[in-house]
Amino acid sequence: MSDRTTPRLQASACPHDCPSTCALEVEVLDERRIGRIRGAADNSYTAGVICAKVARYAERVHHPDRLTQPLRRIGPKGSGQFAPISWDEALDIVADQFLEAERRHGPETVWPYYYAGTMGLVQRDGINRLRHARRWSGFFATICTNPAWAGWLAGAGKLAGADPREMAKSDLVVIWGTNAVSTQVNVMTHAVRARKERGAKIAVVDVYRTPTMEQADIPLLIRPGSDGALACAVMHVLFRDGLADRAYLASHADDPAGLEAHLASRTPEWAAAITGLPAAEIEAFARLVGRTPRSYFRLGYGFTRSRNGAVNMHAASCIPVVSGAWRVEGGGAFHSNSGIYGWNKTLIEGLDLRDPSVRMLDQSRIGPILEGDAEALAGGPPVTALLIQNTNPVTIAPDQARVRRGFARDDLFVCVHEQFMTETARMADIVLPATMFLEHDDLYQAGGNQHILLGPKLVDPPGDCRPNHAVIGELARRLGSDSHPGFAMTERELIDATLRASGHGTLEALETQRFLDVQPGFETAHFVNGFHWPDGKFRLKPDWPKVPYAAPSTFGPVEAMPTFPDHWAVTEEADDEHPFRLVTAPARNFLNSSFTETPTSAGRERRPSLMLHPEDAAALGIAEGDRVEAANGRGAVLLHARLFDGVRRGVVIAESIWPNAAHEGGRGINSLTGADPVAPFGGAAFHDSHVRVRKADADA
Ligand SMILES: Nc1nc2c(c(=O)[nH]1)N[C@H]1C(S)=C(S)[C@@H](COP(=O)(O)OP(=O)(O)OC[C@H]3O[C@@H](n4cnc5c(=O)[nH]c(N)nc54)[C@H](O)[C@@H]3O)O[C@H]1N2
Ligand SMILES: Nc1nc2c(c(=O)[nH]1)N[C@H]1C(S)=C(S)[C@@H](COP(=O)(O)OP(=O)(O)OC[C@H]3O[C@@H](n4cnc5c(=O)[nH]c(N)nc54)[C@H](O)[C@@H]3O)O[C@H]1N2
Ligand code: SF4
Ligand SMILES: [Mo]
Repeated sequence: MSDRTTPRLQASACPHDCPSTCALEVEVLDERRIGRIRGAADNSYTAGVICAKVARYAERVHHPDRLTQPLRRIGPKGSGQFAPISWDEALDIVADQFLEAERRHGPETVWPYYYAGTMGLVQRDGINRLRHARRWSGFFATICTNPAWAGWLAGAGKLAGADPREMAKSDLVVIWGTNAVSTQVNVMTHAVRARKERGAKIAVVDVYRTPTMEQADIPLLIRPGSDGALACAVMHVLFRDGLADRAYLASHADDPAGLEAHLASRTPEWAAAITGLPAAEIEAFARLVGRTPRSYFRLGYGFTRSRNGAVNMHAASCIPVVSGAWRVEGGGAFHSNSGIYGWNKTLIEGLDLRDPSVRMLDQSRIGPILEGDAEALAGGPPVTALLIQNTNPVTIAPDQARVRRGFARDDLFVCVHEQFMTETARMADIVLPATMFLEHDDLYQAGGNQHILLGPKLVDPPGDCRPNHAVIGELARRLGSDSHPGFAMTERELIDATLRASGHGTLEALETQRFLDVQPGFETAHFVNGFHWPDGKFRLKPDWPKVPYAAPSTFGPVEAMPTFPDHWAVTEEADDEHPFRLVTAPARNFLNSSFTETPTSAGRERRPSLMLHPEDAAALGIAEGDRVEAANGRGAVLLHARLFDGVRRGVVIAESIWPNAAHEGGRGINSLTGADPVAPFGGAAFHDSHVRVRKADADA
């Protein structure tokens, strides 16, 4: 029997798509209910701190609007008219529809579409086992990480870097293109520790005065898409003023002389014109970097969501190579540790069934794909059936007008497995109710730190919710494709086998320890004996098409990418018709479109807003709170004006991602963003759109 006054504290891991992957302590009140969630104090990265939205997770897990039973559409698509049916009926319909679609167009007509709504390796990636077993179209995940990862890999060759906890031992922490206070709060824990304990300075590079920049000693407010120019000018000063570490460059980089010559014309004045940052500020920052051996560059995702994002990531990652900051503890750079885990996911993903000749479709181009764009379909059949888990493309994918037209197609069968009636679920033919992380077992790895964590089932789900793993197994059985051993195993068996096959111990050991710290030692993490290339040399001059990225092909204008770090002018620039640049940065109280359903998060974000500079607003006759329209060739969106002097003129910010329906007129912010792929391996340029802005008519 549970005791109401003393809840049991149980260990878990945050499943959300956030680099922090916090180790959690959950108050379990009884078999069905939880209380507060806190950060585990004894996890050296989480260090007892988590974000407010997960601390109040009881609001989400016990939300009255959770889906609790399978539903079948009974009205027109998108009408929201559904009737409850049994699991057996629902799964039979889905299996029949997939078989029928396969008979008509071949297996590639079915597209499993999933993302990181849960980051659990079993529940997120298990869908691939069914995909491989059926030879359905492959899902090339591009929406989030590709420009950033490609840019990092271009130089270092491996997705790993200086221990993120080392920030606390740094004398200058450079937080570049991530709004860590809002999107990965633990970065601040370690950065602020350096300031408190060592008097370290914190520099923040962003395009608006975020809560993170408010905490900075050195705010560097630049124009969107201009990070390459800033990085080049910093390195120009390092070479010019004798602050480059020539010995380190000689032993650890491919072409320092070539870079130095190339940078000769990339002066602070040159960069000032591109970034909007005064040359004196660039000089001062560069000299500080040059004189501070323990400079730690924490490079985020945000600044890579531009058409030149991979180039900008690479450019920023070159700075600590030129300054030699990699040499010392508390120096160097970090973007992601996704390359350190060495998982063997054969059982989870059915990789032994994989046929590389099956086509891969680009996640970000779901709009063009569903509209039948031949190039986006990679020359194959139309997509006529979708199986969707852990993602909400009818809100979050770029070029929403096309996405929504695609989902409205009458010849498209859609099954969505969800926790809530999202805008994607609303477009489905069959909706299946999904468990939340506290209701199923899973295994997690942290991108922004170095832990493997267990998230065990702690409470029973409401109603008839089922985990992803169960749904995939049931469908496999109905489709006659369940011979792979992964289908018959429980989540716990898959976790244990995967840990063992990957050299990370056993489930039993992880259960006792709750999380494993697998941080490589200093020599490895700092690439002391060379970066991850045969010759050990960091690539200042990358061979972009050959960057080691598991992509089906290159994407975007790869041939036009600059040879050395540079300002690559391929962003969607402002013009006479579209004088503003729009950035759609994450909102603090949401996680992508998740938490838009919880009362506290939605209440704190209030309503979809457009932040614009008071002088721009005055020139347009716009006052605080006015209804404004932002528009470009892809669409038009209504929001409310918020005057804000923490942006450069000509830049507007819409913190995201509200549902389309939260906007008057029903068109959300991704109506304005483009789905054209970012070079060299795809991705969506969410923070790189030009728009015109006007006061909306009172009666519009
Ligand atoms: N609260 C909250 N947390 C989240 C999320 C969320 O939606 N809300 N999303 C989660 C996900 S999926 C991810 S991938 C991570 C992403 O987390 P981050 O790495 O923080 O990346 P973004 O959140 O995309 O953008 C962060 C910052 O980049 C800035 N930015 C945009 N363009 C530029 C530019 O050209 N140059 C520079 N220097 N800065 C620019 C934005 O203004 C924003 O402040 O966060 C996760 N955490
Ligand atoms: N304008 C703009 N658009 C963006 C971004 C931006 O910065 N600006 N950021 C982009 C980025 S970085 C990302 S990663 C994407 C993310 O976009 P999404 O992947 O769509 O992320 P969420 O919106 O959080 O949606 C995840 C969904 O998964 C569901 N879910 C969670 N756990 C489970 C589970 O165990 N089983 C099942 N079946 N469902 C589950 C949740 O209920 C939720 O509806 O958005 C992108 N879109
Ligand atoms: S900071 Fe990120 S990982 Fe930590 S609890 Fe919040 S959403 Fe989860
Ligand atoms: Mo993301």
